[in-house]
Amino acid sequence: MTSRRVLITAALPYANNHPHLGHIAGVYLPADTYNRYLRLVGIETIFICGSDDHGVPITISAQKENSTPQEVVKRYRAIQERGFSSLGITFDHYSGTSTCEGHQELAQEFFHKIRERGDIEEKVTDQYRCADCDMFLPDRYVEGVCPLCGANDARGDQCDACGGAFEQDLLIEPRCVTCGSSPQLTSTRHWFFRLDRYEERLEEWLESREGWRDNVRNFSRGIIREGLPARSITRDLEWGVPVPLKEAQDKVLYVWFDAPIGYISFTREMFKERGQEDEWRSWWSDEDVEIVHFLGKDNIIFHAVIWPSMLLGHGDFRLPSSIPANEYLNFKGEKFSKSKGVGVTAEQILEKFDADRVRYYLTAIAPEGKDSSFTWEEFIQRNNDELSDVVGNLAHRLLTFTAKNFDTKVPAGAESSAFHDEVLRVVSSAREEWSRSLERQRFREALDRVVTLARHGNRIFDAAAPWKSRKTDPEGCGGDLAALLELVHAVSVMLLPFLPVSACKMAATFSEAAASPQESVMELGKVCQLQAGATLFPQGILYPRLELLDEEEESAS
Ligand code: B3M
Ligand code: ZN
Repeated sequence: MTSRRVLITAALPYANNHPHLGHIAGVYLPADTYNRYLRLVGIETIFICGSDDHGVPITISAQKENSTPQEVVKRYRAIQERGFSSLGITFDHYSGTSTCEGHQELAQEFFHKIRERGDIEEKVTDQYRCADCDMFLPDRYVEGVCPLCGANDARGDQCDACGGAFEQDLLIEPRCVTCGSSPQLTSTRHWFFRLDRYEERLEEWLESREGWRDNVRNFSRGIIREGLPARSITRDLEWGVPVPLKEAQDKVLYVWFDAPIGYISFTREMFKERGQEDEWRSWWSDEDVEIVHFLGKDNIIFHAVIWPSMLLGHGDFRLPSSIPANEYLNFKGEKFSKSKGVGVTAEQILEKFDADRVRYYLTAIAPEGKDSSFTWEEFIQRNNDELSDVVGNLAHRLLTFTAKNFDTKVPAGAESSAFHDEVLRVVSSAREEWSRSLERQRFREALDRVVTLARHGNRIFDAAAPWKSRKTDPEGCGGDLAALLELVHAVSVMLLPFLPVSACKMAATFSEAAASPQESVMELGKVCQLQAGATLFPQGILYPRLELLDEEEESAS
């Protein structure tokens, strides 16, 4: 077998908010599911994440709270880590760009290496400066009317309303977000990354990518064709990675320059902590490693255009293999937003429902090809109609029947029957499709395959009606039942990447009858896996029906 290793990253959240379901559905849950799937089928992976600690989003939060960036980062990093782990999103390493050992040095190394190639140039530009606050106003520190669409609250570097990006001196009626006064354009020296020098290589690279989502490929190629302007990668700020030049005292690297480097510095930190100091390098430079970045669509340009240019400019590391970017999950027609109070946080929903129920629904409506919407009614309904009535019901019916008639043991007599062959065929084709969907990072489709398999199982059970043949043909009845138990076993194994706790429980039913899930998964549907005569361990009702609670009902209406 050829070796294959996969390095998975999930976009580094700014350390200034509670993770909400929009983030989870679009980035962290699919990344975790992918990681669990690959491990289940025996592929070596590492799964890296951590907080994005620098930049204006953090300093503004600190200012609002009257505290320091360090304090904000520390508090929110803990909140985010807790949020992820309570949903079973399990990273191998969770670090942060302001505390990771060696992060600053690596970011500075990128700057030097790219500069040595002549791809970073120095320019004097006009930036807004607030006299009252006595500071320059990079990025979100200045707001005004968008020069492109006329929206009222465009930021210094981009407009959320039209998605446009522009230099801040084009903002109309600029105002300082801190004190509201009008800032003055003031000249200051900055360093610009000559992205135009990478256009050709980027085009070629994007051209050669197969199986990528259209949103990522088309969007990036569109921007490159328009021509890439040089982007400033330094800021007049105190909080961040210092620009490693004598003439750039009081300046830091733009947060989007240092943040993706975190993927590498966190990998290095993790292996160092494991006592494998040099191991990180092979993950970032060897050909057998696929580097996969999960992110939301607003981060595409940074990961598919600027980050690859940085990697090419540095020269030692490989480009990403794929960049699964998701669209948005909306809440009542609006984008989830903590600051605007729209949506539900991980913490809030977990007060009432198990993590697997949340994981189920968020995968079932994953915003893969287009935006999707979270509603409380649908959350309850999908869980009830699919997990309770199809999956849970199948397991429950079969195991109750086995308990009553076969002493909770796998009945004998399955191997030779045509019925058994037919069930195995159904399982095997579902397993293949499941795997194909997961390999293509189509989680919604993959999950649907499993539910469809369970639905099929219910139908086969109804048609076989073993409760009728039980008296007349006990052996045939046992054989049919054993075949259907194979199907339930397959469902439990195939659900593992999606629903780690409950599927593991379901799989435990077969702990004596089958090999471990890792050993079973490759063979699902190919052979009889269940040992005749082995005891089964039914786990009770796995997915009791859910009910809408008052509050949700209110917010649902
Ligand atoms: N922190 C943006 C965001 O949270 C940014 C991602 C960085 S990934 C290197 O949307
Ligand atoms: Zn001001």
